[in-house]
Amino acid sequence: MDSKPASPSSSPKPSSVKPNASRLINYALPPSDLESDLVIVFDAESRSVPKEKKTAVFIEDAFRVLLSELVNAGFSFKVRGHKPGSVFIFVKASDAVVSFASYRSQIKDWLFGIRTSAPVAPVSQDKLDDNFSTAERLRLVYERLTNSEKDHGLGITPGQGDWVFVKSIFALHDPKFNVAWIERWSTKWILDDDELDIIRNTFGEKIALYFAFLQYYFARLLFPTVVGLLAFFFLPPYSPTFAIISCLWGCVFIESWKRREIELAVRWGVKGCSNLVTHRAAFIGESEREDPVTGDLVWYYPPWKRVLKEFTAIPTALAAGLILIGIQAVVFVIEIFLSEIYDGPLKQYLVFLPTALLATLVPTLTAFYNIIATGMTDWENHVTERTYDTSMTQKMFVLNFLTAYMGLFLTSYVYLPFGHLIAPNMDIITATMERFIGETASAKKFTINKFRLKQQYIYFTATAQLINFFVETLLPYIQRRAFKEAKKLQEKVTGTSEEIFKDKTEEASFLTRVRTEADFPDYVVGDDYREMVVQFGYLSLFATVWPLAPLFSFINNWVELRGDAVKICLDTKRPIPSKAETIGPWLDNLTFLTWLGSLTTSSLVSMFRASATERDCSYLVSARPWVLLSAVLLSEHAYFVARYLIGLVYDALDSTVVQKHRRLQYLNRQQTLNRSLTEGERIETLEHAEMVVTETKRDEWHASIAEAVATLQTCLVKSEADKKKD
Ligand SMILES: [Ca+2]
Repeated sequence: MDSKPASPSSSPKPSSVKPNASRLINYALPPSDLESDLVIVFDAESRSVPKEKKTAVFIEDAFRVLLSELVNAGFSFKVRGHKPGSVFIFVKASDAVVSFASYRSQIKDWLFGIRTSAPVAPVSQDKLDDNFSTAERLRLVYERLTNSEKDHGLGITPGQGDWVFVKSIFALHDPKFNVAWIERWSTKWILDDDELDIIRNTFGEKIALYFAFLQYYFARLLFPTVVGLLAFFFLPPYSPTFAIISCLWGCVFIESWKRREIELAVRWGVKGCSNLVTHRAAFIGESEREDPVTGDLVWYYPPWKRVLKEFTAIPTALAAGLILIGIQAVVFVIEIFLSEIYDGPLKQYLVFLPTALLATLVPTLTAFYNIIATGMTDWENHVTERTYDTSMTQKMFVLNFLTAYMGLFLTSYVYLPFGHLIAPNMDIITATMERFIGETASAKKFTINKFRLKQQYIYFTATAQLINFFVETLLPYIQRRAFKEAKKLQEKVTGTSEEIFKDKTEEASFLTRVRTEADFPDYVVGDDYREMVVQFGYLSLFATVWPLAPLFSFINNWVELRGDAVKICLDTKRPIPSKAETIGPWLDNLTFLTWLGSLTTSSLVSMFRASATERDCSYLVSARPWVLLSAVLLSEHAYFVARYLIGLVYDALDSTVVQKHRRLQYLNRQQTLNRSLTEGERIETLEHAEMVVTETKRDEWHASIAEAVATLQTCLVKSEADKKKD
């Protein structure tokens, strides 16, 4: 697989043999004129600008400022219509700009100890090395546009400050790559490191790390799957043996992933990149202070204020959590009532009521909480993207956790142990029911459904995963198709045409693709991590309930790997590459789940083991409280000892990859130290060369601004005309 930057002109024309996947993917390639690195959407209709300010002159000025900034930074551009009031700016960086940015980034990496080899000055400024990856190019260009001036960027931040009209900056998919990717993965059983390298070279380390994690998790699930199958056939239910093995597996998995993560970071040359700080454009400092490290004047925000603000998140999360628990508890009672007590009219329809309630109330609450959490995290005023992401992830995890596991907790620790307490009070319930519903209502004799936990668990680990796959991967595609058809139908009926702009024939199909991709949502890798962490939680918290759960997760994840690839290709914008060396906060969440698993597993085993094996058992919960308590305490302590020992073993086995990394680091420092003087001279020459290259083209580009403004004007006229029509 080539890792060269996308050079669509050399790729096969659409008319050549098309693979199957290309039926799903719009294959239109850009004409050489519109080849670009990134697309900026300039939207004059921007809602964040007050109406009275949105005069044609004001908009045009903002547009000119943007284009001049681009030109002065050495970018070339082409402008085409998007929709009334909005244009696309196709931005392309010259190879000189990219190679210089790359050299600067290499020096920075080297200074921060991320690179093991000394920075290599490009041989020629006009042409990039053939090994230069698409992801690297995209990342550098994106950073050049969006980084703050301090981080050597233009500071273009969509929707903020001077850039209110910039709606988004996005990268276009490479259809040739996407088709090949889907084709390859749908025929391959096992994805090796080369596959991960290909993803890394196209989408960057952050996305590649997710696929690496999912692949690793999938492969490691084989062990509990086999043990689970054996336990299902040969061990009694709630077997302590299976419980212990599955808890230990969780710890080993996390420790070995930490190792794997480091190896991948070394392989991809990003080890230590978390130390590279990119400042958030939205950060607002309170006062200017001298940085104790660099000595520069920097904007400063007192950390204690941030910590105080972060503390206020606790009562908020608690409140949201309590509301969620309340919803779940009420729905739970309704469900028990309808399925196990109520026997009146409309029963066959009413049983769906609890599911319907949960399906509407929980997402509403989550969406509402998401808005509050985002607001609070913004308010915390984080300096870097990384701390911002971590803070946001942890806030959302509280609610995800409760949504996912609350139902199972209620069954395990409320319904099953205490259900028998309501049985004697049944007469009152029946009487009340008859008073409200009438004589036709008749209550069944209430008995505790002792299979309830298992039924619920099977639903979550088997049925729900299937539904999720449909909702995540197929539904957005089907929705979009349906929407498109409906639009076509509407156009037929009303007689208006979708064609707003008269595109040049050679550009038409490509521009249609760009317009579609511009409407795609961003790919959020956190959503995919969350899905997997929640699944891991089902296994580590409740695996003892049903030993076949790992098998279903194993199968699901084989499909998930491919499904997520398809999702990126079909349903989302192309992710902008960025560096990552760890799965970060998710690792903490996984560890938390294994700890909690040691508590739930031991308590479930001691509570339900006897009643599950003996057929007639009047009490479902067989363990006495002190037995239960000591089992839980013992298990928790055993968990910490086991984790410590496993960590010790992994530390003792020094990885060869990491050793090699240290060796290379040492050698290269030595070499570069000797060369450092001459290197300094080369940097200066290079900087000069960059200036010369961009200077010659700048005049040419200034001329094209006029043409671009004309395109914008037609768009504005169109949008005015549209408004008048309305
Ligand atoms: Ca997924």
